[in-house]
Amino acid sequence: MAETKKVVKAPKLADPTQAAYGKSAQEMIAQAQKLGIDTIFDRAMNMKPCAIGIQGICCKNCSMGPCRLPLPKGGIEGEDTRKGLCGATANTIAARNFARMVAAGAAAHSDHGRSVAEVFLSAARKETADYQIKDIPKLIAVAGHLGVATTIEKDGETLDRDTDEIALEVAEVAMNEWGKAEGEVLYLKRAPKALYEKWKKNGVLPRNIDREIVEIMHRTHMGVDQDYKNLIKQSTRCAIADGWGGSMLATDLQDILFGTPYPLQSEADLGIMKEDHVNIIVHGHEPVLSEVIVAVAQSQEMLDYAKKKGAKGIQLGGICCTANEMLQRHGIPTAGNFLQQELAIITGACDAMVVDIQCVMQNLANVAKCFHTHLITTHPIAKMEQENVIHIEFDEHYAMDDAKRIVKMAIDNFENRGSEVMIPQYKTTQIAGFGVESIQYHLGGTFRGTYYTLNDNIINGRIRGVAGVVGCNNARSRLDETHIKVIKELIKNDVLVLTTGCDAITSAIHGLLTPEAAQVYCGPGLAEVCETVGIPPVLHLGSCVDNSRILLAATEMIAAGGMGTDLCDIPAAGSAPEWMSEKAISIGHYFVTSGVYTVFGGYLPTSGAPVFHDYISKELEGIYGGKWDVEPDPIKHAWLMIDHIDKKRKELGIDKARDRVLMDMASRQALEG
Ligand code: SF4
Ligand code: MSK
Repeated sequence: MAETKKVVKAPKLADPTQAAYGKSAQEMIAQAQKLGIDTIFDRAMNMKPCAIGIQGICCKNCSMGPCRLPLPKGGIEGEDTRKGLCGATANTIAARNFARMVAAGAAAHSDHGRSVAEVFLSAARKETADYQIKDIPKLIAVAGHLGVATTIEKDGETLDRDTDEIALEVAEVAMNEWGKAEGEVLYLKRAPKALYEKWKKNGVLPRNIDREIVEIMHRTHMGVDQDYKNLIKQSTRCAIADGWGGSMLATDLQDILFGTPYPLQSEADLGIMKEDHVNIIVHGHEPVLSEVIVAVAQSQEMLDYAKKKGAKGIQLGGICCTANEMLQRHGIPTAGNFLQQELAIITGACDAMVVDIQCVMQNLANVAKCFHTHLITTHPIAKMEQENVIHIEFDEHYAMDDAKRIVKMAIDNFENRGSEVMIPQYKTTQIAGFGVESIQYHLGGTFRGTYYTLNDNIINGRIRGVAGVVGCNNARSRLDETHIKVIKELIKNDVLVLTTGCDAITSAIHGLLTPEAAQVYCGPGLAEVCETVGIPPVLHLGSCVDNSRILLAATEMIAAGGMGTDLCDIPAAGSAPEWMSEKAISIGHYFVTSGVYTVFGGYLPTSGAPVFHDYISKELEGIYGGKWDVEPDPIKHAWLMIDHIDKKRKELGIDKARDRVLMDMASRQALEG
């Protein structure tokens, strides 16, 4: 009998122009394929997502499952009788899965915040010379929010308290926020009063950060909480603990330790890497070690050493949110976003990639193996199994020594480059590093340090509204395309965009973070404001934890007047066009339950449980003022946001102003055509 031969199909390769919107990524995907190295773009061609998983209705919370409850073709007629072995309904399963995503996302942001708090405590105790309290005004401001006294009474006089003492108490109070025995998260009182009262009435004030995460894990264990509304209530409490707790503390403590960002100029895209320089890429989220790496890489000692080894200098670049952190405080250029991490190594010119936590693909190790690149993990909770990965564990007490070792390793590795060096020649200019304080300065003016001018421009209609467009890239869609199309549609229609995370990097790569972009892409009202004030139409507000800056900027708008009393009154909307991480779900949920209408691209893992999906995309609005939505098409996505903004303008009674002041029909048609 003839032997049958098994035919092994060659893996499919991605079409570079279909896989990515930007030229540099297209060139590097093609280069990877030429070299026979697979990237996430190729892997996405060969592994399709699970059709049941994406609907959110697969439960594996006990070993009697996984139980899968696919929606019947044509939907459900009559009663939904689907249930798992234990009887869990589709709503329960989807809500449990959603809650666990919130818990994981909140844990990631909040644990990041805790690590920063620990370094802060060491600095305040003066246990390390490598970190100092840098931003005293911010320390004083934060002390106020944490109930730490900044003055003392002596002999009938009010005196300023010693800043070392304040820093120490701030550190101790902040650390306590993760696990205190009673009370509530202190920053909740920073929200507009109406929002705080709404949370209180609905019983969702987080008690401490860790407890809310733990409670989700308990409630979603087999046989505990089996009411989707109650599960979402705890998801809300946990997400608020993230946005108004862990993330906000991370942002504040980083600002005090490393400096509050102020707008600065830099560059973006893989073309920032230099063939004749030692290239070091920092990647991940926690900036504590990278801060020291920046200082070391810019030291004369290391520059001299690099020259001795034949390089013209040292080029630092960033990927993901560590990039945003280094950019907003030091102007370190951005090499790329989440989906470009493998591509940075494939240039053949990356002498070291230093990774900390979150959004780091394990395949980096396989790609690094094909080149001379040192892949260095630095965080005790984030190692890789591959043997070529070097682990240099961060310890704040020896941060300078660790950073010197890493930079020196990269310099020593410069001479080991192979012949396959290809750096795509694309880079753009960007203005980054806006924050609550600098928006106040730019849009509030020197004499009037409030958000008055921003509000005034919304009321008079030059600015139609504000959008927070944030989040990841996703290999299931064409890299960057949805981000850019959504943002261009928004700014074309006079919506000012605030951005963080990989969306900020994408915006930079596509030239949207310059004041000049306003004249090219904006409607006349927004263009006029940007030109007058000298700001880009898309404002870079930092990393993923810095979404807390967007919450606080919105709170400032309420305080400045004319925008209602609660965040849900503002003509504003949120968006994550290409989300992929669990952190995005936590962010989305704290935006929604802070009153923001939030649209996600791609899909939401809720579609398999229509009743539950309706609850979060309709009914939540009646409780918190914000709701979820999902729309993959970028133009429709943007218009859902614009329509919501217009609805809010109408509710505020400022819809007429826009029509009258700004646009006649001809200019409107020209704009929307
Ligand atoms: Fe199935 Fe219930 Fe176990 Fe989930 S908890 S896997 S639905 S039996
Ligand atoms: S890095 S969470 S891919 S934004 Fe914050 Fe980018 Fe998303 Fe990671």
